[in-house]
Amino acid sequence: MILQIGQCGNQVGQVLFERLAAQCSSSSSSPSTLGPESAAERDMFRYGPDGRRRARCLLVDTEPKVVNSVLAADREGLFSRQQCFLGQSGRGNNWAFGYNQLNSAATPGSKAPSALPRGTRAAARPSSALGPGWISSTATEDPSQAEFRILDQVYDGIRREAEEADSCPSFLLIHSLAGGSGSGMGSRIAEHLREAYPLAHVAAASVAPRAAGDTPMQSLNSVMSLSFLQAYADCVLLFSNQDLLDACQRSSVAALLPGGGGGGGGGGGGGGMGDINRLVAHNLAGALWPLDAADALSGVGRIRDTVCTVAADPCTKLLETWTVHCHPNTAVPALWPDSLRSLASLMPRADALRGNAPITTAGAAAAPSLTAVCNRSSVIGLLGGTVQRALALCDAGAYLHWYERHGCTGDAVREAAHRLLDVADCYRQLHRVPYDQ
Ligand SMILES: Nc1nc2c(ncn2[C@@H]2O[C@H](COP(=O)(O)OP(=O)(O)O)[C@@H](O)[C@H]2O)c(=O)[nH]1
Ligand SMILES: [Mg+2]
Repeated sequence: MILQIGQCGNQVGQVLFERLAAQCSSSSSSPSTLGPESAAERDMFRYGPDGRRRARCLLVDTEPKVVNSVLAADREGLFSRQQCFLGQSGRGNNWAFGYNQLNSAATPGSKAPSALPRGTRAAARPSSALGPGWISSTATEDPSQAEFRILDQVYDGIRREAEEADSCPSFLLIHSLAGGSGSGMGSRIAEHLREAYPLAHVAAASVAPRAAGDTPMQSLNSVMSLSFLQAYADCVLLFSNQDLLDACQRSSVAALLPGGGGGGGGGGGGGGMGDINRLVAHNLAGALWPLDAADALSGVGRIRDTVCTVAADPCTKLLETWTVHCHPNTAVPALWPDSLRSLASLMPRADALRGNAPITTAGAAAAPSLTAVCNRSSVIGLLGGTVQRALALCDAGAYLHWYERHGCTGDAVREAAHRLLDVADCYRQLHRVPYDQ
């Protein structure tokens, strides 16, 4: 089940589902892949009484604008109003506001943050004090403001959707780290999923901002959000808007994507953001949605598979995902399947059933492409830079009053920052990267 949260989450999710729906439509006529009733498709869509495909997802935001545009552009009817959970006022690109749903420091019962989530899943799961003491929604919510009861509605929606799933659901949150809704509410929802569905796998597709700065509090928001994902998600497919933009500009990647070339295709409007979102959606489709018969029948979802194979060590669960293409003009397409097979044979999988056979996924089938998901050392730079900028803001006292208004102190940010530096150290050790790099 996908949870699209905030502007970025909903815009990326829109492109992803359009992409998957197109892929399912084209594959259902192909004898080599499963038809519309395949387990893979049931994972992403269900059929309404009118026989139309509906995306298995929730569209969550604290203001209606973005989701309304997603619905307006949804010609296929993939999303319905019943799946949308919207507030009215936004969360001001402020993690603490999005997380705490708390409108003012003066709200009775609000508490200052004292601690951050436990770093390990084992420690977090059985505890009744799952999160920091200051998180309790009952303690901080102002009952007179229906606006801030959106979380309860979202939890209800998740439960209803989960009850319709064939098996224990896997969750994928799609959101940005830099804003307020996807970042703050996303943290809160990840925490809820871990508590309410202890057997489910919780994954996140998280978009980091460009270093140059999209919003003034982006590094503070990113630090808080990443530390919560580290505590409550099983794996995080980490994307960076800077890297995505570079990839779109450096090569002709965008032109190769389905629906690509020219920046259209919805989700973030045209131009650069449209291409970036198509690239994220293409990576997600390639990594997570198998259309291969054996894969679908095995019932092993790719999220679970990714957690077990790439993120088995909870210290290094921040993952990087890239897709390479067979360019139609420069490569010989006939050689591509052989190349994939030999590459796969070089990357052994601990999977006795499938051996080293390549896995055909939505992304790979749409255009000859290969997706790699790995816990590479590149995350060290992203974590280091984000933490450094966040700590500089803390030292300068900048913007912290905006956090304090919503029940989060500078100490909580510092603690989160140091937890992320510990994560970076784990990657250093794994990849033997010296400390001066
Ligand atoms: N890749 C991508 N990034 C986006 C998109 N929309 C916003 N962002 C980035 O997300 C950050 C702001 O978060 P946003 O999702 O707008 O905030 P929220 O609505 O409060 O969750 C900034 O770094 C933006 O550059 C999008 O459609 N695609
Ligand atoms: Mg927003």
